Amino acid sequence: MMISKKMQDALNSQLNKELFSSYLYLAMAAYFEEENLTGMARWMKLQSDEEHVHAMKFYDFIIRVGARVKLEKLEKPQEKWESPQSAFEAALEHEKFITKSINELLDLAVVEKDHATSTFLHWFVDEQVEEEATAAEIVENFKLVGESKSGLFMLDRELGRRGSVPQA
Ligand code: OFO
Repeated sequence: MMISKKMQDALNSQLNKELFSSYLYLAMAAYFEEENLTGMARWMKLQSDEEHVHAMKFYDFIIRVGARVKLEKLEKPQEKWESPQSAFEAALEHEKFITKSINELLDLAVVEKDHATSTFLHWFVDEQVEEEATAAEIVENFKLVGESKSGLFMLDRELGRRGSVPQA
């Protein structure tokens, strides 16, 4: 294989994290369904799909470089959040964690002079900037809405307009 054993393990671990992201956002979607916030539920379901696309990019890359995909157990995601706002705050925190993880992977690729993996990871570096900015913007919108029921209703409608996820 073109990559080291250490890199293979790190890429498989990131594959697991992306699958967990998909699982976590699906749990958030189900929470929003329960709260009758169908626009937010739709947004989260699409986010879950997008994470699955991210996971598959790792899957395909691992195979392309002649390494072995190893699927591990998925952590059980949280089921409930204190409020819709806190679910989106948790999503933002999760994205920061994923950004850190992508950066560490890239650090490893640089140390190993693994140019193929470095180049592959650059797409994710850009993507994480987007992911964090989007989640941060939604959290800011919640802050503007505050306790207003009609504001929450409008935000739900707005988030429900999200377009579907382009496939990789
Ligand atoms: Fe895969 O970007 Fe979010 O987690």
